[in-house]
Amino acid sequence: MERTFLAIKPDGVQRGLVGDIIRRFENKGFTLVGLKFTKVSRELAEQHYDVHKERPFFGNLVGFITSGPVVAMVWEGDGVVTTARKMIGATNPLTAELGTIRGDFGINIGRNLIHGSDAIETAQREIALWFKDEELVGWQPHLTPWLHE
Ligand code: D4T
Repeated sequence: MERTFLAIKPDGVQRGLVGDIIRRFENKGFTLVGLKFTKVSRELAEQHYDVHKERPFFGNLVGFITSGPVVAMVWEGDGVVTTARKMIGATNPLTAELGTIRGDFGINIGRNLIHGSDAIETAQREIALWFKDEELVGWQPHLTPWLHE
């Protein structure tokens, strides 16, 4: 079953949006299989954003993600990588569509509330970076027959 990695960033936590954001993925029908409330180390932040290490905003990005607690999550379901990205919206909240998390709650690219893996391979890498195998719980929700024919 396909899985993705999502992280509610320090701005989402500080603004009290954790419940609303999690509810969107629950309501959509995806299954939560991992959840961690954590303060990110500089080492983990630099590994997570390794792809951006040459970009001018890298320092700010690492500084921001390590500035307060984040909610790290793994969600499971058919097509969850692509659909979670659609639910999150464009990188810049000002141009993100209304109805998406960033479009509904944000106004600044450096405060865009939530991270979501951009591809299946990225999700696998990020899940392994943030979670140990034993921290992930595979389970079958009772709702399954009402979500899948
Ligand atoms: P993440 O990785 O946080 O889910 O965001 P995106 O996948 O939507 O966007 P990204 O990887 O291009 O950017 C990562 C992160 O860097 C911040 N950022 C980005 C920034 O502060 N200034 C910028 O110019 C860009 C492009 C926002 C998200």
